[in-house]
Amino acid sequence: EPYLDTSFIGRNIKYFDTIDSTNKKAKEIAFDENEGTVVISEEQTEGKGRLGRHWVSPKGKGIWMSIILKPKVDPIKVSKITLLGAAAVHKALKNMNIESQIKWPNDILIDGKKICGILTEMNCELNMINYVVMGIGINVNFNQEDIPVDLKDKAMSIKISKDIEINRKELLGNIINEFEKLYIDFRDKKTISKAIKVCRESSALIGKEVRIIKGEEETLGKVLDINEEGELVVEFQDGTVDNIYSGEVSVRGL
Ligand code: BT5
Repeated sequence: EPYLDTSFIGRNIKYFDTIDSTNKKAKEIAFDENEGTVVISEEQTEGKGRLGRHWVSPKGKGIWMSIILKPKVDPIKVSKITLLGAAAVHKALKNMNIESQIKWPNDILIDGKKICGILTEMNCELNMINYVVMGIGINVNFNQEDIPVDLKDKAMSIKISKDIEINRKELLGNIINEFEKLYIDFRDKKTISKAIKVCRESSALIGKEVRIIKGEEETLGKVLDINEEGELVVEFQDGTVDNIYSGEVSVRGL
């Protein structure tokens, strides 16, 4: 692992050639493994998005990985880990001279289309976290034909956009290095302000008119900012301003 420069994240890697879902595997082994254990697979046959959606994960073309974390923080703060992940992916790409945008809370875009999604899941009882699994999926070396027809307008890969083959190990090492720094601030110093700064500066949403979708409910508004808590600050059409917690909302362009 020549690209790793961490104290605990990625020091134990469980590598698979094929697997149903790295998040699922990470949840199965989380009780028995140390914080920082990474599950990674060349391919996922049942990759998962939020709300049970499917995540396309072809063999050898992406980074499909999950990190096991055991932060001693209030479970309500766990959704912030997704923002740390997004900031880490953005910074890692930037280190490799690739510009991207963060679409709060869990997507990374290139050319306005999704190249990365993050799925954070938690197991807790009595307000104590047993473990958190943060899964990151990145479309690295997809060719056009690796993108299913129904995703052509919304999915992109680094290779298709930049016309270069990316060294997946280098990108992976970079992401884990960047993530560990942000995670230690969150876990030990209880601050996410560095990650928020990155999410703000590279935001695909700030200043845009959006639809906020929460279950069956859909409201229109304009995104003003991402606040220090990592919430989306939205001005609704009636002029009221509210902070939106990432929970289970989807944000779409008009
Ligand atoms: C996400 O969900 O964006 C979270 C994706 C997390 C995937 C990682 S891979 C490693 C780990 N193990 C897992 O099983 N999962 C995690 P969501 O915001 O719900 O977006 C899902 C939607 O994105 C789908 O309904 C499709 O429309 C679209 N989609 C599916 N596969 C895609 C891909 N490879 N690239 C871009 N968009 C995709």
